[in-house]
Amino acid sequence: ENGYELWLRYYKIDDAAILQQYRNNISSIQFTSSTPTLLAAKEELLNGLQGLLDKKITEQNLITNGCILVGTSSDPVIHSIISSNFFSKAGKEGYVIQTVTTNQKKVIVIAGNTEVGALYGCFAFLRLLQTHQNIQNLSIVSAPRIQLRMLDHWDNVNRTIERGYAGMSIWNWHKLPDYIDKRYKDYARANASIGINAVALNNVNANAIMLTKDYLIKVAALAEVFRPYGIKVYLSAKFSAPVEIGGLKTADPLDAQVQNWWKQKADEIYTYIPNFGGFLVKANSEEQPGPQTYNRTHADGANMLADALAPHGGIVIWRAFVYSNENTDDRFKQAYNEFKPFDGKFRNNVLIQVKNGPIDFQPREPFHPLFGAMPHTPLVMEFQLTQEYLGFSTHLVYLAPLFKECLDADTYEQGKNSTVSKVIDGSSEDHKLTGMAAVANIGSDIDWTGHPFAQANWYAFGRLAWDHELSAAQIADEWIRQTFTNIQHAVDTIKNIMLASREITVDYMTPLGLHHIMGYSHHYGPAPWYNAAQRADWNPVYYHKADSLGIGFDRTATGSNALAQYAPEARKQFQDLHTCDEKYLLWFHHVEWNYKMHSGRSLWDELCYKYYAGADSVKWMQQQWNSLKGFIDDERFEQVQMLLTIQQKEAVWWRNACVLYFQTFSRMPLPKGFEQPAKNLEYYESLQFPYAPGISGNQ
Ligand code: BDP
Repeated sequence: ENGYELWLRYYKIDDAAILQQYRNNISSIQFTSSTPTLLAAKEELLNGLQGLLDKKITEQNLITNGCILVGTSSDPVIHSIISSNFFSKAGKEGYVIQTVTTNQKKVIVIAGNTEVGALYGCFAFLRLLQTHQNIQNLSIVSAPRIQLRMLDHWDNVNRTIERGYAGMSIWNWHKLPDYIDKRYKDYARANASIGINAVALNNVNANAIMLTKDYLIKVAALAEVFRPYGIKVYLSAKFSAPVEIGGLKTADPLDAQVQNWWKQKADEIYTYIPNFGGFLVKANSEEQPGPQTYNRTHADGANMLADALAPHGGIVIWRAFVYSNENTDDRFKQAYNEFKPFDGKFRNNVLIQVKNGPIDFQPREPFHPLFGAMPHTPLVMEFQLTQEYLGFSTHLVYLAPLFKECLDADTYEQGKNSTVSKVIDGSSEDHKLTGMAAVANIGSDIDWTGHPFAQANWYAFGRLAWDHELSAAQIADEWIRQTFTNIQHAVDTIKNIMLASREITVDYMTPLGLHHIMGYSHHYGPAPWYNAAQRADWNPVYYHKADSLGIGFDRTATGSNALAQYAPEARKQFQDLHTCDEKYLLWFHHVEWNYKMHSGRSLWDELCYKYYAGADSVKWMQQQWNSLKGFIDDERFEQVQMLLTIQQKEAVWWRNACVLYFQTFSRMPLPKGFEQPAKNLEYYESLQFPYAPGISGNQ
């Protein structure tokens, strides 16, 4: 077991009673047609069933007992045995799985209004078997709550990956388009199995070369592999491409030649890739060119691209991750300040993609104040699967609780219960286009993600993009059963580790609302003392603001007043030092070292308590994991064991470095009974992380 199969493992069911039930209920399959998508579904279903049931499944044209009938609602037989009510609930991409008796034959129907819906249904059915559900009387209808369920790869043309920790890019540009790596199809299968239907192939710090004919042909070859699986390809577009590859003197979006260049480029792209999705754009952020380079606005830039794509049904996903060099205002506030004024000014094929939090994918962030602040513009959620700030692919951190915390947060846009998820799924603002994206954590490593548990984050993202009402625990449960085992005790143990892991990481890295105190640039390991970056807001000291009085960033009215960007009721959750959830305390308040926390401890003691509890809890994770020996395969057991050893050492490194550093401000002793760090602060400051992968250009 090397992890290559991800959660699509179809080994013989090891529970005799369940196996018997499945064998009794399933004997053959029948597909209503053989289009590419239904052929892909058939291949998956046959492989899956034959593996899981360890029995030959035949293909038939007759409806017999134990037949699985797969197709779309337009098929007359399916139409006649499944109520149209179910199909209206399934919508465009959803599926219906029903046990029906027709002509005295008991059959299972898996169907959608579209073929992709039927494909999703087959994956969902296999999931039922992999997780040992009772299938004797099925009545399931499921439809995605969000339309665009997207992975953003930050992959470079030279196959390095910005912030990638699982090897090189899986896109082999050199061998494409003629050589189609088996991985491309397995990647598509994995995505389709959880409903992901869009991928942006290249880094948002884009290379214009991707838009040249040579590369478009390669992109087209990937798009072909993905098409049967319902996945559309998008490209990150470099705003200055008209200059770089088009020979123009400007990329000014109001220049007629530039507009024309993009129109022609869009036309050309669609000749190669008829189902091309559109462009993802990072503009005027971190040195990237954009409309502001020509004194134009984000709306001018996005709308120009949108006009070029519109005739083909393409869309523009314009990122709101902007903060400028010149602007010295709290970085927290900059995206809101730049985008809010343009609410309602974008074409209807433009979506604005907003990171979950206002700074940058921290272990914990409050929700981004743009959610709920742009009612006339569809906003796409951007999460990050690759663990840039969460220990790369060495730390076990299950991210579903982080995603849920953001999705469940209340923006109070239209009164109580105006959650971020309702903004994203379009229900509160009535948007037609909706989307959720995540920065991929996928690379050429044999297990795809570099850490066996990082696969769970890819999985959880897809499941939540399909249905954000699922809980982190439900998703973990499914994933563990598919990926490791169905033995209840082992499932529970693994689930406990996963569900606790994010909070444990917050505790040993950035407790109580600390943020961005990682190593400069590579973001690995602690460096709260760092203060030498060329921009103030790249320095940890900018974020924690520790001094002799206290610690934390005052974002109330006495400070940067970033809180004013939230709706009044949402603001209330954070603005009073005494009632602010302590998880977010230092995000919004500069708090005295002696301040009495809810626990009764001083802030200083509480900070120490959290750091020590975090590091100790990694030991607990190790003990829990060690108890699983023999319950899962040795290969993955040992891998995770080694990775947890690294995580444990590094949690102690984080704890010691941060506690010693902050102590130089608090000048208070460690609480009684706490083990003194093994080395002094100078030692931790001198530690250089030997090699940090992941930033383009440093390879
Ligand atoms: C930050 C990364 C940087 C990305 C940037 C982005 O450090 O490498 O280019 O986000 O999202 O998290 O554009």
